[in-house]
Amino acid sequence: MPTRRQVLMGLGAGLAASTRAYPAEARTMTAADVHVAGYPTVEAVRWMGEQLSNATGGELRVRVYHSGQLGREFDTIEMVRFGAIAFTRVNFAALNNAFPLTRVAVLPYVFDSVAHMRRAMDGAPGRAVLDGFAARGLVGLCIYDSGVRCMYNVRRPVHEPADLHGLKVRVPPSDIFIGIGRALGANPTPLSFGEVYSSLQTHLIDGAENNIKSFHSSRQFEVARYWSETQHSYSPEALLISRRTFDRLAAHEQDLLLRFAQESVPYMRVLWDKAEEDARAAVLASGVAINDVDRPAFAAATAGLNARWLDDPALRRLHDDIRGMA
Ligand code: GTR
Repeated sequence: MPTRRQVLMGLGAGLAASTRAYPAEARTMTAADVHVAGYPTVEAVRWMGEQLSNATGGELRVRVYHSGQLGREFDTIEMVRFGAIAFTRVNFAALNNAFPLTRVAVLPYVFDSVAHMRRAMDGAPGRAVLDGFAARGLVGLCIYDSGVRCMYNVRRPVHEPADLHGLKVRVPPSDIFIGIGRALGANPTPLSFGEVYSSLQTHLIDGAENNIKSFHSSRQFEVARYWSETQHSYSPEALLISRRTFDRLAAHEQDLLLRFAQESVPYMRVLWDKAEEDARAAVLASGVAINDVDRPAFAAATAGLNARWLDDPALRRLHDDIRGMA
């Protein structure tokens, strides 16, 4: 396992390694991500690909198409299911409607902290979610951090849910996130990630919600100048491979892939912790106003929504397991 220093130093070295010659029989697998190059999820999947290439003498490679070059998260999930591309890295929010077990981890205030989220996603609850992807042509490889999502907007600081009244807030296309927006009294507008910046600029929406790294790397902070620490969802990220691609790999290649995907999680977390810290500093330095909120009021406003989604016994069990690890 690389140390924190090796991870942070290794980003440059990875670029050099990827230009070396490969054997003619090399198989290149395509991976999609909506984030820009340098974003921790993009770099973690690249790192996984490098390990795979090194371990197979360059026979098996991964090429990451970042910045949404291959389309919206919804589209890439379908492409992976049908084997048009090998991997996609998407947020749980994009999986909520089709994969019920991804719902619990995005519900408001289910996790108490990053440490709690990591414990649960590294443990049996995370395993159960990953196993759930098998039902629809996918293999769940690993779960990455996504920080904690907060509300931000172009108009005013939000201290309590009433401050969101009348604001058009972009949410990911997930029934749960639409429900969160409604429960908080906002006017939720589902849009894909790539549309958010221009929608803020043209006033199609007044705000959105995300983690601070995405707020910064997507440059939305240039337009939305009020960030409010609602911390309403830890909605993690999933790395998925097509069942078709996976089944075509030799058994030893499958083992290597599963192993390097697992090892890319701590690698990603080192990058993530630094990325979050840097993003917060940059956003503050640019003059964005960051304020704390009455979090119990946000939790109270969304409690009914959680109760409705947890009506399903399987989701209730997963929820109770996660809460048991708080
Ligand atoms: C980010 C996540 C992306 C995307 C985005 C969104 O936090 O990393 O995969 O889902 O949120 O809100 O669409």
